[in-house]
Amino acid sequence: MKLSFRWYGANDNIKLDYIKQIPNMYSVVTAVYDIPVGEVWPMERILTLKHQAESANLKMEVIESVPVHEDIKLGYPSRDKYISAYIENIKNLAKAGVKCICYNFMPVFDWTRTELYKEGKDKSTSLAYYPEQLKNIKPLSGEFNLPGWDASYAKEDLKKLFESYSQINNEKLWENLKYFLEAIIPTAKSVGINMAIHPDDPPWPIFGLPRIITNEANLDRFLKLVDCPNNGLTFCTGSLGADKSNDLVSMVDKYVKQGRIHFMHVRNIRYAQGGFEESAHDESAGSLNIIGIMKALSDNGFDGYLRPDHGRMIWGEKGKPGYGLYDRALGASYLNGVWETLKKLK
Ligand code: DNO
Repeated sequence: MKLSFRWYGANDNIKLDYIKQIPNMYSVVTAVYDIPVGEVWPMERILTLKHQAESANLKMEVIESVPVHEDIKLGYPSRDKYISAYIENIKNLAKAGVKCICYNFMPVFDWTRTELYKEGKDKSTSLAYYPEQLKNIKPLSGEFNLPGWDASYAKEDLKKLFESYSQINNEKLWENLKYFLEAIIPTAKSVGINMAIHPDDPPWPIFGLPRIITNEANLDRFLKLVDCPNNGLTFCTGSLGADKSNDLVSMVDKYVKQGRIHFMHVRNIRYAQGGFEESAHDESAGSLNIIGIMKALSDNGFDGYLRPDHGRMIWGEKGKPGYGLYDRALGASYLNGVWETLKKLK
């Protein structure tokens, strides 16, 4: 595995040197955050990020995310213009040495939680999702603001978007995803970029909006839409694991064998109140079979990128919910330990 760590660019108050000091750290996972969705990222902005990473002896081989414009998900005629820009981004990122692009195809909202500062017994705080609380969130009331999201997703006119999506059911969303993939994957292939779709988080419809990247049957369907190794997955254990019927270990085993997992997001969750709370990465801290997942990767010689995912807020750290330094660094070290042990025992 190539260990990596999400870094939010120059505005991130986590220093690159600190990231590099995490044992075995190889690459940052980053993006150009302030260019509106659907536009081409200027080459010099991409190169600035790369040079910053390299000056701390880190690679910049993974981009998370190049966001997909809503018109593409909605299948509007304007999608072709946004797809052309997406293709330019793929080409430019390849020129800068990027190997993997993470993106998602969730209508309107990226990951959704109902609490950002749920206090645990040890007084750490973490992200949580309780279905009962979700019922009380009214996205159109204007009070809805989850600061953990990529800012780029939150800027659009929500009411108009919701109206537009009333015409889009799951099947229509599949069609629009296929159209997008058929347009971009040939370029990704020719420039050596692996596209890695992120599953829907949580993996079920929210606020009446369709969600399709949710379980094994749908991942199988997704991979067949364009059956090419460059059309692959970000396998996010916390997202897929929120649905107890997803057998994560056998899914990882199957998709690594198929060469379709390009990027792993590893984190643990604890099932609670019909939903979940994010826990420390350690297997014993939550409900997921983290060691089994790491073993499936190790047994199959996984050589893609892996990052610790959301951490709790500990030791008084203040920062972007899920994206502090300390608990993600503990998570990385835990995953390193599991990985080294598995290797040694082979
Ligand atoms: C949450 C992240 C997601 C992810 C996007 C990929 O912490 O895993 O926001 O970056 O869904 O496009």
